[in-house]
Amino acid sequence: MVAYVDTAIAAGHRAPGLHPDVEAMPRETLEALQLQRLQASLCNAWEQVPWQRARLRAAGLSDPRELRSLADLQRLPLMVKSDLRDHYPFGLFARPVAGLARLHASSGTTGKPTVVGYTRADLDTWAELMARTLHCAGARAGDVIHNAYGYGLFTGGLGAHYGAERLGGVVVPVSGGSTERQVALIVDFGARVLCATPSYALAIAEVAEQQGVDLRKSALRVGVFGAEPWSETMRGELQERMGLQALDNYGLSEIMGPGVAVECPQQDGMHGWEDHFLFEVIDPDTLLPVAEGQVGELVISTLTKQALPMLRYRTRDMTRITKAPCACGRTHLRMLRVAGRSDDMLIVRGVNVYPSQIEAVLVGRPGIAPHYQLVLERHGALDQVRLEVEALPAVAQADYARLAADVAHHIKSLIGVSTEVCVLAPGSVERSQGKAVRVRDLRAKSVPVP
Ligand code: DLL
Repeated sequence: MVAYVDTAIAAGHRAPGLHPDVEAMPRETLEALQLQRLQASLCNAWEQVPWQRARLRAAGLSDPRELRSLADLQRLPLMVKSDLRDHYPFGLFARPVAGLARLHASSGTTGKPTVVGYTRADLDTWAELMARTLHCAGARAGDVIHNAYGYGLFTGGLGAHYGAERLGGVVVPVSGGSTERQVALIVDFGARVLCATPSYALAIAEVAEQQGVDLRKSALRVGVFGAEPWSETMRGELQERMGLQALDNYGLSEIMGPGVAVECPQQDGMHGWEDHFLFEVIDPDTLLPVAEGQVGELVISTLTKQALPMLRYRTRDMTRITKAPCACGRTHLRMLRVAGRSDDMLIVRGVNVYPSQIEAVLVGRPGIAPHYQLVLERHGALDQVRLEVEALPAVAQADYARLAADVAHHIKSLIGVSTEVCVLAPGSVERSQGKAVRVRDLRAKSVPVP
């Protein structure tokens, strides 16, 4: 069975999305394949990356072949983002730079960017997985696929692009920005699939409405939205305003880019592609695995990546996973919507809050538009959170104060935190062109109260 999977791909059936057998493999077969690939990935790291060998030795491993079961994974130390930064730019690569085919990087708010590299074979795997991802979400060969993920060092644009081509789609490589033009292209070219961050998809929906274009009457049917946290209520909003099925997809550059996990039309968790990645969920404090179904930090190991093997990488993303069968027939595990990175979590007077939880309260609230930002300020020793939201155009300014009180009341009762809510005029909150900036942290600039 394991051999069958590899031969199926090697036989030239290019889009694994067209190979339901890979996605519906019995779990025992999948786990046997994972072990075999993990052993190879560990050997690659051990033999090609001196830093990996040193830290694996320090953790008590004297030979990579000592890993004999998936449970042995617990013996390997965890990796974190700063490991990549500390070895900037190429220190953790398992291949000489001249042997690579592409570099990507994530900007990072502090210090040096995180640089990731791909061999030709890595790019091939990525295109296969992204084709499978798009297919799983409902895209098909021959579909016009409007790709509004940013092109460039960010993995979203090119990742979706090559996957869409591999699937046999007709790619429109628009990237982010020039939103009026994007609306015209979606309508004129008859796009059936839209790839974008959910916040940018919302910006497209808004501009279409301002132009009097009803996207529900367009050919759009599938939205493949990801790269940032978003809420179930935002899903409803996007589906309603664009007339499509909105599906969540997850990925990160350190592991590959988009194409790590995606929802099927059941919309009941994202299938993580376990033939290429090994998923664990740990307690971020004790670093021990949590029971299946419990929330914790997602940790991913790459099983097939050549240029940059990552072993037990701490994503900082909080989620939970289930291996229960999905109604779609796929056997690959499902991870729940990612509420946010543990680093984005705000602690408001002792209560943990993710911006996406606030979003869930805001979207669809009468009189309120789904655009928002959280502003953090320090007043003396206390951190204060101000929520800036927009009123819908039809709302009279005289009603802003009442709306603010209504939003504050619902946030208090649903999330348990008190926030200062400012309702602003339509258009006041900056629109996203890619990943939305949900939190403005002004704490360093705040004046201390004497
Ligand atoms: O955002 C890759 C990507 C592109 C995924 C397009 C999906 C679509 P990075 O820029 O390295 O890579 O950012 C990765 O973004 O650790 C999460 O915190 C967040 N993220 C990505 N997808 C989701 C999602 C790309 N569906 C970081 N839900 C990750 C919530 C997400 N957060």
